[in-house]
Amino acid sequence: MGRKRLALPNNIDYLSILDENHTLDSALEPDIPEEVHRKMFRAALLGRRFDERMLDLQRQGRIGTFPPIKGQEAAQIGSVALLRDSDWLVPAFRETAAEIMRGRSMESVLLYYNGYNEGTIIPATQRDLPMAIPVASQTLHAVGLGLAVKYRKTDAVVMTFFGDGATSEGDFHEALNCAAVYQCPVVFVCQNNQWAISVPIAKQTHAATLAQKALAYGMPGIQVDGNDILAVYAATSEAVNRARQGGGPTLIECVTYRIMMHTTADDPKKYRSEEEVELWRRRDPLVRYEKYLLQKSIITESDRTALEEDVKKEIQSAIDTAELRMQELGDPLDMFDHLYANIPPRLQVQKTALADELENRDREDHHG
Ligand SMILES: Cc1ncc(C[n+]2csc(CCOP(=O)(O)OP(=O)(O)O)c2C)c(N)n1
Ligand SMILES: [Mg+2]
Repeated sequence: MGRKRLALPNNIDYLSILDENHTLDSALEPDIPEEVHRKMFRAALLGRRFDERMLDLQRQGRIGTFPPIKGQEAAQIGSVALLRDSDWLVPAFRETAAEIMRGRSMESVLLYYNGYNEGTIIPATQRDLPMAIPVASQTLHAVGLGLAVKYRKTDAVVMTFFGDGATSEGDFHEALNCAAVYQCPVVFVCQNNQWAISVPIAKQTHAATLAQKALAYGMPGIQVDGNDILAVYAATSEAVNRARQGGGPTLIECVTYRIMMHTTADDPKKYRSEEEVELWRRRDPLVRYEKYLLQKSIITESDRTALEEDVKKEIQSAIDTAELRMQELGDPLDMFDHLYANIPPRLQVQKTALADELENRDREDHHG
């Protein structure tokens, strides 16, 4: 009887190893093979440059709407780098760098953002799910995979990504609960980029962290500097090892920032200040990582220059291949097929409107 403080298990740690002033906590520095560092740096650089190039293509009318990832490379690469081919990746829609590191081709990404069904096809050998646009829905798919892994008694791990906005969806809470109850091998990676379109994190939750939501479900949670690839790697490594050894799920909150617009269809100047963006530009995860690698002589200045060239060529070649393929495929009108046996009138209206628009564009192109 009476009232006493319960001694609940788990607290929430915040992990930062290489901070924005380039100060390194060497006691916490993860032991990452040089080979893995070089792979991660290439993937982060490729992710950044491809993102920038896609924005140009979108502005030129050569691809449709897409969600840029700039500023979130460390959160994606530092986590996905821990997965084996036999593990599962369950992305949302802002994980282009992670998906490419897992083996998705840039051609596939370009076809997807031009409306071609072919851009959604995942090779049968690839243990990745397609992008999920309905916010937080993929977290449940990840738990389903986690249950399947347990049932089959393999040591695969499932990693799912979602944003800060997703934590307000019922799906997220059901997923965390179910994963904890059944001790599924799922690593939940939240990319807290501070914004859900125009809704800031302060209007998303009244809690001090998103990581602490793990406690209510009985699983470990940790908040990390999401622009610090070493911290992301270290936290994910713990979570992946725990999941692989039967220790159940973990929630990792990567505190990061969306430097660009939500998608190419909105103007962030309407809802946030330039000063805020500038503050986060100075915390650029790529600059921080590059300086660390140069200081440790894991890469040299000339490696860096060669890599830029190499990545640029790879991106250009992917664009050329994708544009050729799109010509072969013709207009992407079959995006309207295969869902209904008889296309509903409102979709037919959209299909006709798109067909007209594409035809007009082609005519204008021919006239110069
Ligand atoms: C269920 C659902 N509701 C609304 C939307 C429209 N929508 C697309 S992205 C988004 C915000 C997502 O924010 P967050 O989870 O923080 O991810 P971020 O876009 O920042 O990566 C919303 C509301 C949607 N796609 N799905
Ligand atoms: Mg967000």
